[in-house]
Formats: sequence, C-alpha cells, structure tokens
Amino acid sequence: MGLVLSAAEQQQEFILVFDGWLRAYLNELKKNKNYSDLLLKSQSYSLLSGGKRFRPFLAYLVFKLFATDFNKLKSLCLALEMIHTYSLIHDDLPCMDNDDMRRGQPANHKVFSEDISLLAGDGLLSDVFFLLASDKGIKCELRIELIKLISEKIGSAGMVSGQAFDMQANKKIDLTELKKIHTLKTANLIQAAGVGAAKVANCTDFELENISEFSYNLGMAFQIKDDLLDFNDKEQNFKSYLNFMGLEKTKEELSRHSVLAKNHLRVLDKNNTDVLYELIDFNLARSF
Ligand code: GRG
Repeated sequence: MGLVLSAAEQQQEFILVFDGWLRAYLNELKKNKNYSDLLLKSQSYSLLSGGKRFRPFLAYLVFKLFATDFNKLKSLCLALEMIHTYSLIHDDLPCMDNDDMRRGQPANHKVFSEDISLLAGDGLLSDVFFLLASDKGIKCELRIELIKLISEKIGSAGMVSGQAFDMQANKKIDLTELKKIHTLKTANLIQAAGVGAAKVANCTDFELENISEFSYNLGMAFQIKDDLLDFNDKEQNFKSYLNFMGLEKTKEELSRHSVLAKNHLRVLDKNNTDVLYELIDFNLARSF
C-alpha cells in the first residue's frame, strides 16, 4: 500500500518543489542585462520571504484530481504567487495600508524604497503575462484562456477594484459592500487558482463549474478566517465580518462557506479529493 500524505505534509513537499521552480525562474531573469539588480532583489525579497503558497498549492491539488503532468502547471503556479506577491507589496505601501511589517519581517518598502517597491509590484504583474503567453508546454488557446481568466479576476473590475473599494470604505459600509470587497480582493485570485488549474487539466464544463464554486467558497472561507485571526477585543476593525456579525455568527459564516466548498467537491465524484477536504479543514484550523 502506498504512503498517504496529509495535506500539511503535501504542502511542505509542494513548497520545496515550488520554491525550486521559483529560484530557477529568478536565476534565469538574472541573465537578462536589462533587468535592474535592485528591482530583482526587491522582488526576490518578497517572493522568497516564506509565504504559505496557498494559491499555487490549491492549483496543484486541483490539477492532481484530473491530471499528472505537473510541468504544464508550473507557469500558472508561478503566476499566482507573483500576483499575490505584487498585491502584498503594493498593499503595504504608505499610500495603501501603510504596513511596516509583512510575515514578521520589514515590508518591501522598508528594506528598499517606496519607488522601488511600487516598480517591483508593477514588474511582477507584467511578467505574469509574459510568462503565461510564452509557455510552450501548453496550447496557445489555453494560454489565452488563462490570461483572460487571470486578468479578469485581478484587473480593474476584479482585485484592483476590491482594493479601491477597500480604500474608499468608511464606517457606513454595509455587509453587502464588505462581502464585495472580500470577494474581489481575496476570493477572486483563489478562484482563479482553482479554475486555472482545472483548465490546464482539460476539465469538462461540469467539472469547471464545480471547481469554480468550490474555490470561490474556499476563498471566502480563507478571508473570513483571516478576519477571525485578526480579531482583537480592544480594537474593532470596521472592515471585518466580526464588526457586522460578532464572533459566533462569523464562525457560522466560515463554516457555511466551508460546507459549500465541500459540497462542490462531493458532486465531482472523484476518489482522490481527500486532500482538498483537508485543505478546507486546514483553513478552518490555521493559526497564521
Ligand atoms: C494593491 C491591487 C492591490 C491589491 C491588494 C490582496 C490585496 C489587494 C491586499 C492584501 C491584503 C489582504 C489582507 C488581503 C486579503 C487576502 C489575504 C488574506 C492575504 C494574505 O494571504 P496569505 O495568508 O499570505 O496567503 P502569505 O503570507 O501566506 O502568502
């Protein structure tokens, strides 16, 4: 009988593989004489500063349900983490959330400078499209589909508007507006990870639809869990589920999205979904 690894063990294994892909990608960039050393240092600093790699890991697990040729998934996984990293670098800037620390270390602009951090994010975002468009391991039509999916989810009517609504929000914000911010800022990219991987794995429309709903609900659960982790008795954040629902109802909402995510996995009727169920439970239990 083969050794069955838990989600946590698979995540650790995946991080090793993924970080190898990332380092190889960054080493390739170094060869380009037009690439500013400082820019690359700034991007590498944030790319290699110990994130959970949740989005590429999700893409890997979804892909694994349907296919085995992981080389086909490499550029999508890198793209997802590069987008995530760009969003964090920009989010920490003084003109946005103004955070000095990220993952327990100084934020990008505290180590480099605001101008370089801004450009580091701009570069990562643009490079994603170059990477996806140039991946000869996948068909041209699929490359276009991935670019369309990702640019829609993170673009002006996606993650960027989520950030704009967040920046504009004041204490009069209602729950519908808050859900919209959470959907656009957080769930959209997580959904793109699931759907993108399902597309690379050549899934049927039925499978795509259920993976889309599964990853959307996981994305919402991920954000609600984040709100719960940020909860602080003394200082109430008005852009948090807890402000609208209180602790118990927020936990119920987390559970509701987690159950919905599981339901969409169940209808796929696959026998290797265990680790994805575990991923949903991992989010419920995580403490970071
Ligand atoms: C600047 C256009 C622009 C968008 C920024 C995603 C985002 C929008 C801002 C990040 C701030 C934030 C709290 C977003 C919610 C999503 C979230 C929970 C991010 C943290 O993701 P993790 O937990 O981070 O996967 P690690 O450190 O593990 O990579």
